[in-house]
Amino acid sequence: SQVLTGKNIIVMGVANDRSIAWAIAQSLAAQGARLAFTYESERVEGRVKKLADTIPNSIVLPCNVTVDEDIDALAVHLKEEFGVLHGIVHSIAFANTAELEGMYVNTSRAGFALAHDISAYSLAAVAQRLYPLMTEGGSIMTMTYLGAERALKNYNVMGVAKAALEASVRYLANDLGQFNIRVNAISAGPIRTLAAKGIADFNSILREVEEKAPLRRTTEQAEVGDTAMFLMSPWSRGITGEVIYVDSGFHIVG
Ligand code: 0WD
Repeated sequence: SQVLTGKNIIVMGVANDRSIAWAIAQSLAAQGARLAFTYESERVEGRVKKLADTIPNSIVLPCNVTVDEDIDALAVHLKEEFGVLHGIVHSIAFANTAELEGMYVNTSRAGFALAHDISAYSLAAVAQRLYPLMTEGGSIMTMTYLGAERALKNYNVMGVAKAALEASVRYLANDLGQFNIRVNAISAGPIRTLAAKGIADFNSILREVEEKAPLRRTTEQAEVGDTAMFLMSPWSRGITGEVIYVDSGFHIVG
């Protein structure tokens, strides 16, 4: 039997078939969830629709998370299509590539604001408008990285934004627990995706994981997908406000 049969889940942040959000969608669909995908702009619309076509019963809606009206419209459309919402997968981040190398001390005011708006505030903006649809309880999850707690080379302003995102997870969890809505994050090891392309010298980061992580291998999208599936399911019903590492154990070694 399938653990997510009858559950309606929105998946935000599919850009292409390497996106972590896409692997999460596969794991959720395999357990019977009904999915709604969102796309940021026309730039990715075609790709997302083509991917969504391979998942029966799924729908696709536009939503640029920097635009409040987009998120308002998303809430209206989801209510029409789904009625009740059970899960939110937030797998979205952005920073200017110029600020993902060199010294963090050079971060611009505009670059700092942009990274925090898209990568951290958007979780609260989406949760704010969609939690009222979670009338049967629910699960919200986002994606974070070790750079939130350690000063990692080149991660810079994105690390600061991820720290804000992780704190946001705890505050949202505390707010929404009374409605039986859980909020958690997955801290994934480095994975070669479109977003990773923006980070300077990503290859050496992957090599370090292969050498030092307890499992001696890098993280695969599907490993994150299956943990996300667990977080969306009742199997994780006692877990909220938490950051779960799916990183071959890298963060525990010195
Ligand atoms: O190593 C990695 N790849 C890790 C990624 C390790 C740990 C965490 N993460 C995080 C990322 O920071 C992000 O939060 O996982 C999440 C998903 O990232 P991804 O799957 O690695 O990257 P990608 O496939 O590029 O998906 C991120 C997407 C954007 O893609 P592009 O590359 O086109 O910017 O986030 C979406 C967009 O689809 N996105 C937006 N969606 C709505 N509104 C916006 C926006 N304004 N901006 C970006």
